[in-house]
Amino acid sequence: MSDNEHADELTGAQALVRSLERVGADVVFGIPGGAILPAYDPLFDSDNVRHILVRHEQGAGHAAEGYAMATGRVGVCMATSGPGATNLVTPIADAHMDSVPIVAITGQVGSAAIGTDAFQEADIRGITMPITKHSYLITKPADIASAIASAFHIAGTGRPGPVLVDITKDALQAKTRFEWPRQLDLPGYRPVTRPHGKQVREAGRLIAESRRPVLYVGGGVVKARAWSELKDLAELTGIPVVTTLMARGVFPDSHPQNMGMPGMHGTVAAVGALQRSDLLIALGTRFDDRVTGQLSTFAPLAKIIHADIDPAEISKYRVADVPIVGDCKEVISQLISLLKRERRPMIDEWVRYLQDLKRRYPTGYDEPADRTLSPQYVIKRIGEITGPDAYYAAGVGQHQMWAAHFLPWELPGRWLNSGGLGTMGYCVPAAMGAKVGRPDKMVWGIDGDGCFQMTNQELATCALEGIPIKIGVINNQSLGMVRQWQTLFYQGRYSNTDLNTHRIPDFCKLAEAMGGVGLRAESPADVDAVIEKANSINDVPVVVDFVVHKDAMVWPMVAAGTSNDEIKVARDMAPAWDQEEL
Ligand SMILES: Cc1ncc(C[n+]2csc(CCOP(=O)(O)OP(=O)(O)O)c2C)c(N)n1
Repeated sequence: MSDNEHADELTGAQALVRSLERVGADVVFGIPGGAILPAYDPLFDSDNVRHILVRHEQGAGHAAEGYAMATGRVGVCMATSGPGATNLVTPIADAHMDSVPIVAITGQVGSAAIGTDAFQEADIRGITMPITKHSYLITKPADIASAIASAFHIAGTGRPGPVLVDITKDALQAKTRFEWPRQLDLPGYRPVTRPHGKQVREAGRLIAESRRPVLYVGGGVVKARAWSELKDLAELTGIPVVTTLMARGVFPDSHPQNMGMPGMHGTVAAVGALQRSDLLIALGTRFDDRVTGQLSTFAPLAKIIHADIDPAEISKYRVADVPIVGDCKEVISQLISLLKRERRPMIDEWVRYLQDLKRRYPTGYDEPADRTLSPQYVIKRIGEITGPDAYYAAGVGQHQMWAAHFLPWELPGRWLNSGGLGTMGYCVPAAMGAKVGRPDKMVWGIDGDGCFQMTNQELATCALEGIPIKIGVINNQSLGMVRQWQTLFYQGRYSNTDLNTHRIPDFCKLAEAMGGVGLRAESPADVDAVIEKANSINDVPVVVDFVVHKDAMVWPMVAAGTSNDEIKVARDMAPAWDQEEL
């Protein structure tokens, strides 16, 4: 910091932009408006911070998430007060549920007007209090620099998450001296990253004694960037691995120890592994209800080692026999050093049992009898042609689950999806943010025709800002996942799930109207050519309308609220567990 910087008189808005430069924020996704307008003026002059003008603030928030997921850095979004800020609520909630580090900066009405129902006033701090990791309402220009420094630190450390910085218009306009904090004033915020040695030793003892252990791996391992440690631990011990929806790719699917994804739409091998385990080594995962199914019957014989950086997650649903608070990279490294000295668990019989289960119940699908296009085939081909090094985003619904199963999950950190909140509309803006963060990589969005209609306006942003993403719309002409539940649980009464998307809108024309290229595939013979064509376009966004048949269902499935033991591999078809016993 230069000495002059202390002496400089600048506006709060200039202090904000200078602070963003200081924390190394290189991209802000946002839309201006009255209260935040003072900040947009100095932003115009910044050489270091690129502002990307989105078409809806929800897009700004998900783009910040996509950027954060693809780069491991903190994503930034910006909006004005009132409706601008409330449009950020969904992505903030999304980031909170999936532990994504973002900083949301909002303008607020003048400090004297707060609480008066002033034009475009919304108590965004109050509204987002339960869905942020932390938040600030800044009314004095002198507080802006320290709030931004703290916000980035809080968002990106410990369990990552969204931080809101709401700044009043008068604080942005008034003059101040720029004082970058020498140290952050965050009493009580000291995330524990180094695990307690005694707990790790206790975990090591349980692992050595176990006969049916499973590494139950969640998104925390991705956030901790602990994939090489995970591979070492898995290979050292031979313990089978399951990777949750948020953790797909953190351990290669092609690895013989990978049993796949557990949960409501998990593989039989992964669900069976958890249910029959005698020891779950839960790493950076939170026993989500979509994984456990009916909690009282979840993994009934298993002891639990639960490692998480957030102590609030431990024993939240299932009491941990060995709780470990710490960063997964540290925890796994310490477990490795310990287990190198211990005897290996005797698990040959268990491994044989699970390998057999995996062989007999592979994730597959039936091609439609009428030779129309199957959604699973489309997704599989996108992955096979594009390869595992691309980034893949998804919307929410059937296509998300097929993407989780059928894309080539060989590399970590390549998967962006809305796991906790299940936010339709996540895909297009998240893919946009990922491409901004990783311009060198191919980015595909696998979207549903319902989800796509929620946020596709960001294609215009992509076209104008040079962000050439590819979106494959898995067009089954319906809100497919809801329709699947209606098929299974509402006697096929399809109340309000038919989107008629075969006709309206025309996704190819829509893509062209947005400044992109629109392609269509309606039969298996078209598929490879359109994917290859999409992959060859590198200047504008591409939308491929894959018109697929509407009756495909996601299998396996554990019906909501039932036990994982009730998993069905197809309608009315369950594994014969009594013949499957060890
Ligand atoms: C914002 C939002 N509204 C509603 C839902 C409930 N919902 C979950 S999946 C789904 C259907 C999604 O349809 P589509 O995008 O066509 O994907 P598909 O399931 O057909 O692959 C709906 C309505 C949701 N998850 N998010």
